[in-house]
Amino acid sequence: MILTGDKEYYKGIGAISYEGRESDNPFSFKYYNPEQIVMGKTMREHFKFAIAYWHSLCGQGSDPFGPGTQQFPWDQSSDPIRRARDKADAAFELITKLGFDYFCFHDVDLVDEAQTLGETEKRLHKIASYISEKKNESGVKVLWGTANCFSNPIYMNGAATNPEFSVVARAGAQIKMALDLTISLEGENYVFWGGREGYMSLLNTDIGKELDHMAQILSMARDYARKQGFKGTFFIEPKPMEPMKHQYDFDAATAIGFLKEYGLEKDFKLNIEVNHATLAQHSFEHELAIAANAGMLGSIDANRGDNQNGWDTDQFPVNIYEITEAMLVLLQAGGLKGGGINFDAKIRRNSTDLEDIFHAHIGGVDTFARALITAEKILTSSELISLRKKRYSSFDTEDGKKFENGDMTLQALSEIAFKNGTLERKSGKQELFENIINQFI
Ligand code: XUL
Ligand code: CO
Repeated sequence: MILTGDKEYYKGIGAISYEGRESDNPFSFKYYNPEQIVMGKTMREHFKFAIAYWHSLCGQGSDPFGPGTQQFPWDQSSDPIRRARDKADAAFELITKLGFDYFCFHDVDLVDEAQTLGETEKRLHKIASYISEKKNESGVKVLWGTANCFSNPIYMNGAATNPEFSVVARAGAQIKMALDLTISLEGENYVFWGGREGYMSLLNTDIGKELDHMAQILSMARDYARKQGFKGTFFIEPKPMEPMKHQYDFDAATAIGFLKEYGLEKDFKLNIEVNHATLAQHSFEHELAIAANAGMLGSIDANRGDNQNGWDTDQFPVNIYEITEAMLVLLQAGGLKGGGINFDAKIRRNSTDLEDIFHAHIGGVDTFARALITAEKILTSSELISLRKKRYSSFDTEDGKKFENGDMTLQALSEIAFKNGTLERKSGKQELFENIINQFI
């Protein structure tokens, strides 16, 4: 069901549906067939695709060298509430035309921040009731909400980790409002991305205090939201740098260690973003695997970086090989814990037609769908898993088992090595493994 407001923004575009790979219609899915079953679940259930309100409805394409190139027709009114409603109309039109079930937002994506916290809270109430109606009418849901505690210049020295208590209190107030907002919109999860939680110079920074303060805010936020009846999961979204030189949630392993150190691992999981993995010098699938191994693979921010530069380009995903490797991890992990696939991605600055956002999402969705289908085939009809298992089969034997179970001393381990004498080499067969992916794409 397509939901438009008083005005249709994306004129000439109807509901995007599955037409298969033979279709030449650019406004159709070639691989994403929402009701198709893959490994026992529909694609719709596997993915829970979401649009990112900030990129698709707010970001006008500015960069450090020039202003935005978009002139969104929903961003014209001088009245902030009118503007926010027009934007919500456009958002729901986009979501329902794409056939998505979800969106994700920051507090200030929905309506511009006002001069005071009190005035901002009033605006948020107004827009929340408008969006609630649109949610009810369309059946569209909130995958997660979050607070933008990084754009306002007051957060230049950090939000939860600011050295000044009054700024920490302000961040707390903003997070409380964003939690209230997310709960009122029946958000399924809540995200923390610590864009300003880090530092530029160690000389003026007390790392110990800042980490303690960050954990303190997370605990307070969890306690508050639970008290309000929020049953969803909290996600930390790791990123190593940008805007700060050193960010505390560097990568999945760092965030898991942090959550465990502060006793937050029961309520928090991870939201893994492709381009953040790249910036941490990891692959996307590495970050997914580390999160999954800890039982903390919560959600995904889908995009891609650029191999030739080192910043967060947030491009829409197109790389089937990369996403197939990711889907192998996802399927073996048994899916995401509570989250979905949020397109935290933006069209390029020179993509200025309103329809371009459709091409971008269709491409991203089909990349994930094709990769999921490929990953299923690899898992069910290839040798990949058995070959990998075979590499570790020496731990299925008596001594290997004993070692794994912790029933062996270093002395006993050493005696086995002495008895074995010269060892044969065993190939890792990486190229053979790599070819299996290509064979099934
Ligand atoms: C920034 C980023 C954010 C978070 C939400 O790199 O990914 O948009 O996803 O604050
Ligand atoms: Co993100």
